[in-house]
Amino acid sequence: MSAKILITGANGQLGCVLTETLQGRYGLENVIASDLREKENIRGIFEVIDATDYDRIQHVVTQYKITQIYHLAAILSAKGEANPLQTWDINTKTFLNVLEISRLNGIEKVFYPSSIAVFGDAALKNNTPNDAYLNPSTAYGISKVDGENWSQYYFLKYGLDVRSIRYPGVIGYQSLPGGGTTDYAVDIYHKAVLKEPFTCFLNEDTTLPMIYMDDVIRATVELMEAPSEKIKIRTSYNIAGVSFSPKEIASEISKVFPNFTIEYKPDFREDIAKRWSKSIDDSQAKADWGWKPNYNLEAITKAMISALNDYYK
Ligand code: AKB
Repeated sequence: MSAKILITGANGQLGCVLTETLQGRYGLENVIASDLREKENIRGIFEVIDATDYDRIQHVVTQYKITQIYHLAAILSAKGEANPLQTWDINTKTFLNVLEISRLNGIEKVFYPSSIAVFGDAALKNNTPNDAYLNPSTAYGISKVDGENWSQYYFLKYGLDVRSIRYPGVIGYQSLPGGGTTDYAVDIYHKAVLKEPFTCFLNEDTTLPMIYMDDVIRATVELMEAPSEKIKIRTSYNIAGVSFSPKEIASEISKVFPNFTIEYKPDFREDIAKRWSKSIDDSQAKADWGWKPNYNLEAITKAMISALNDYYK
């Protein structure tokens, strides 16, 4: 029997690209995209789902005989700070709904996106190891640590095949991020291509781990398609792409647009970013399921500018 995949949060930055990728791999009729609202011009099957609603998820799982769930719905780090208790409530409730429905319906595999937001002051800033002590400073980060532990719990107690990656900031041209601390690294390319000045909400030297969309989608698919015995970590895997500061990305962009200008007006997001890792040790993902990134900052910049030039033509 072929996989029947449900994606929650399918309208988000990663959700739209992952939906198309999975549709390409498993067939349009085998991927059910879902989110709070239906977007215009959606290809394939779409269901409106509020993932805090257990019965609604259960209904869709039964209706389509779902075998895999990718649970992307979440409130991100920066937006989450406006209402921390609501962030905790939504992020944890939606995931527990997915875990419990998966257990009770014999779902074969679940994907849970964690984040570099799980790291705090106690973790090494450079080359942060997979098993670093986790003391996150945001409600989003706390909810992601919680989700990682519940993933492992459902695996150990019920044998549910939950797999997870700690996503760095994701850079892609296909969609806009919303509410994250790493969003500047997407916005900056839009401004550069539009020949507009860019105001950065981080300090010029604040280095963060980032990853290109193609790499992160490939990582997700490779993790989910790896044989189960290769998955040794059931909390979440570190993966690294590239690490850079706003000054470094601006300098790369200036090679293409010499008149590009950037000014720095750090806000509360700087306080979030400075507690996160600067770079990630992903040796465990490399050893266990063969992870390898392809894009460095130069390649990302080339790809982003070329795609956005076409988009704004
Ligand atoms: C955010 O900035 O909140 C996200 C993340 C790193 O999880 N992009």
